[in-house]
Amino acid sequence: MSKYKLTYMNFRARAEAARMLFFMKGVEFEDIIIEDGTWLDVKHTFPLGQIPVLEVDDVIITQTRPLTRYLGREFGYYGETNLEAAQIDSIMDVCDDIHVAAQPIYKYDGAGMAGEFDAKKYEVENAEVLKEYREVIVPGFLSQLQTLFLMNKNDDGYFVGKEITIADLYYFATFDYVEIYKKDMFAGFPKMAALYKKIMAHDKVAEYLKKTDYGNNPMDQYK
Ligand SMILES: N[C@@H](CCC(=O)N[C@@H](CS)C(=O)NCC(=O)O)C(=O)O
Repeated sequence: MSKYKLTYMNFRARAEAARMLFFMKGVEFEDIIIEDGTWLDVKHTFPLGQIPVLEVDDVIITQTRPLTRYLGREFGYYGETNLEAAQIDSIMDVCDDIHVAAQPIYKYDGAGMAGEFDAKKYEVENAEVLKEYREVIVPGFLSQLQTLFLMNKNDDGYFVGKEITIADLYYFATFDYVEIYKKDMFAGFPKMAALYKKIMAHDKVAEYLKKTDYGNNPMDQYK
């Protein structure tokens, strides 16, 4: 059995699908949390100066989607066929576009991870960018995700197929983060809301959510 170490921060966002996969498969891993205010001291120790990072024995995997896909493939959550894996990839890539499009918002990371984040000041200073994110960017990507969901003709199932996959976990983790900025995130997208609820109600996911409370996200002040 390989030895796994996953490094990220004390909230869900990018590393969460990987953490969920370990839990769902019942595989032990070292969950390394970068504490608030310490990021700039350790940034240089990561190959790309970014997290999450997954170590599998002595191999380091950088970038969220590759490490999530690696675990999905290892643990059996990456579809039944190569074609399903490609459909899963499309969904994960749209979710990642949401993270990338929010990069002007994520600039809080540097300050937040260095322990200097002031949410109220941030909300005032970034009112325009936050408004665009809430009113244009999120609905635009939800519309893309809904198109993919409908194309898969799987209305009563998950994103792809009848079983939960990394597409669902990544979707959950992405929108859990979006929710920090946008309360009514599924307005106008009832099917996407229903899918989100279905994922959260999956027995292993529900069990996982009960036991995880990061409780220390500076952006919680928006909730
Ligand atoms: N493309 C990378 C982006 C990773 C990324 O931007 N991570 C953020 C945290 S969510 C980070 O490390 N920010 C700190 C920094 O860049 O100094 C991925 O998908 O993993």
